[in-house]
Amino acid sequence: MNAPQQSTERYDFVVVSNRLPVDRVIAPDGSASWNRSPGGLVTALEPVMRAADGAWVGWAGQPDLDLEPFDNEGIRIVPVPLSAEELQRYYEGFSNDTLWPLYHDVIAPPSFHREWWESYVEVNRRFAERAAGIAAEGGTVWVQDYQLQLVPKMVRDLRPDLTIGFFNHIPFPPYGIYSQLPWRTQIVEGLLGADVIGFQRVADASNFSRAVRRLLGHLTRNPVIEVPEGAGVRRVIAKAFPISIDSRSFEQLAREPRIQARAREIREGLGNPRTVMLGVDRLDYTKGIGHRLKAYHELLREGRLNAEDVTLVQVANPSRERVEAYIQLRDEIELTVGRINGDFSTFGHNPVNYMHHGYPRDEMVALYLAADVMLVTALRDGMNLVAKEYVASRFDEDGVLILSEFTGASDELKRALLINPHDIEGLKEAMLRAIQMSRRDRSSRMRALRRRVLENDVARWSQRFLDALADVKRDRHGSDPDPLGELEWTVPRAPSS
Ligand code: GDG
Repeated sequence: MNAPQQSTERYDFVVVSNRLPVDRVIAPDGSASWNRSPGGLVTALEPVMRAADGAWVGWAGQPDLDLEPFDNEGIRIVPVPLSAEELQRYYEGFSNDTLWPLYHDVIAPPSFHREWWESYVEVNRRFAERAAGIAAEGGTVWVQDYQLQLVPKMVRDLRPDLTIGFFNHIPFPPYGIYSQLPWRTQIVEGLLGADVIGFQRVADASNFSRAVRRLLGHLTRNPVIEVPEGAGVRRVIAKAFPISIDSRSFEQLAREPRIQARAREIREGLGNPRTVMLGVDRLDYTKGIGHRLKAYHELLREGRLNAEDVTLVQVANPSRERVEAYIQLRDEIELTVGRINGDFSTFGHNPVNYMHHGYPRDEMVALYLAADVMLVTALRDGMNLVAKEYVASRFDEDGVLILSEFTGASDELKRALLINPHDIEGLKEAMLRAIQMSRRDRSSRMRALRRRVLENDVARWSQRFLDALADVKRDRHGSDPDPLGELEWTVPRAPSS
């Protein structure tokens, strides 16, 4: 299973992520087919993939499945197999129960287990070997996220001719927290195998540079880190590339009459309350769902909100359901929801509508349109795309976004009502302010937010990252022509409507 792929296929542009951008669907007759998952990353990279002869390396989502590479809608898909034990150690263990809590400011205690780490190393090597085995001479490899932090160095060791990028979708913690990790040096060395290391926020990039100085003593001159190599140094760029969404596609969907009709139907279904508040999150302890419920419950108890006038819709998408901390979180949230509804429900009206399941994108956009107030109260979040999706959907320039200052999105969305979710009184004040805000104030804020989100969309994000990689490649090749010309790197943007 670990042997490098002996293949004659070669691709100029290789994306590596834990999950492939396709889901395996089994029909009732037992036949298998593949559905493209609708994430922003795929949307952003698809044109580049097509233009640059691209392949995507990742896990297909089911254990013990060893599949041959195949084509899916113009993208070469290269599956990496994972055993059930690796899934438990590398993914649920080291990725989701060690790195995830550690990188999110230890909101939950991280678990450190040596066998999880060993599995992480082994699986990262398998991904690296697959990528190195299919990249064309002088090609580009772009590695995604915290599950694969050792891959950049592993790929570089195998294929020094490649240009390597890495993007971290979650925060990079301050050194005082990061230094708890028993394998802190190996991870930093793994990342430094890349030419460009992208983070969501400026603060994440500085935290990383500081870890490099403290652990390895390399010189750093923002955004450059000088990594000694042979007799000289290799220059690594570590800086912020805040991710975004396919903003126009959200706006276009929201403008469709059927989606607007559905938004009205949702409000009617909720009993046409004066105010609909909305939370949409993976059910994760980083998202501050408990904090928002607490603030809401107190407002109802204190009589500052009338339960008949308001409904909170909370979509809590099931997530990591086999990890203990998530099992506990679900119990806590559902207990709190039960208490609020027990205290304040009347026949025909519940102050909280709680859904522990996901919805199709159309329904999400209808919900965004139906919501007067959007609650994003994360305790720590790399970016938070939900905040941007809400803004992109509100072509009517209405609705109020309450946004935690501990999200990457708050660096850009300054005209949201910014809150500290730990400050329950402050959160309550923000909820009341949002509910009472004048239409004029709502529109002026939403207009400003929309300008940011429509301008800085996911196409621009990938373009900026790929430009940074192209610069590295150009420096390395001196005056040699770049094998991937600038034209080919241009990410087309959706036309304005
Ligand atoms: C990580 C980082 C960073 C959720 N429920 C449904 C649904 N969703 C979609 C949302 C949004 C996405 O899932 C969640 O993205 P977030 O950014 O909010 O959070 P994470 O999943 O934690 O993502 C985060 C992100 O990576 C990207 O770099 O921003 O900080 O933690 O797009 O809409 N979509 C549908 N139905 C649902 O029920 N269709």
